[in-house]
Amino acid sequence: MAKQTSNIKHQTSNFKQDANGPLVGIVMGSESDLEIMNGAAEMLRQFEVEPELTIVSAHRTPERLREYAQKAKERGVKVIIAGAGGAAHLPGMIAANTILPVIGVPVKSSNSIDGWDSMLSILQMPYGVPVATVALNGAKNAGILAAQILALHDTSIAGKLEAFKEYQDDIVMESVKNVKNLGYRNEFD
Ligand code: RP5
Repeated sequence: MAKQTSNIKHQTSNFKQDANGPLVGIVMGSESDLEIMNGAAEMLRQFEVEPELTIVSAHRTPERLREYAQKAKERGVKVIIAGAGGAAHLPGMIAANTILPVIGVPVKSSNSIDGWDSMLSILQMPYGVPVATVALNGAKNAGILAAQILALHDTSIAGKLEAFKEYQDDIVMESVKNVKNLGYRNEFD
């Protein structure tokens, strides 16, 4: 069987690994999720957090899932980002096996019915086992949210998040100027 490979350019980061191991664990159900889930890793690197990233399949490797979730906290991981498509049980089952916060990323995969299946599987968790679900394919937001959680106890990450907010403001204000220059009426600015 042909092995799936991804065309993603894998950045090697200059960021020094935390001596105590990665603070964020990114897991996904299949290598086919990597194109989307790489967005979470890229985002975290912007805040100088180097996450670990691997494949953990709820259905194909249930024992690996259990071990990953159960060992994450003692390995120093603070937040887990889990992404999957289709019948996406990975984020929920990770959350079932750890007290760490879990951010779920519904992936619109090749076996997905327009993404609704993975979205609802991840979103509709029962009472007692929360998964913070981001938008369909919203891995970048998952990365930002993980950084925000870490920033509660890390002033350096908090500073980078503040700068990121300002940058977004600058980008929008640039657009405001562009649209105004096109001749549209704007008496607000
Ligand atoms: C899910 O099924 C994976 O997370 C992936 O999104 C989807 C398809 O997996 P592959 O058949 O591409 O490995 O479990």
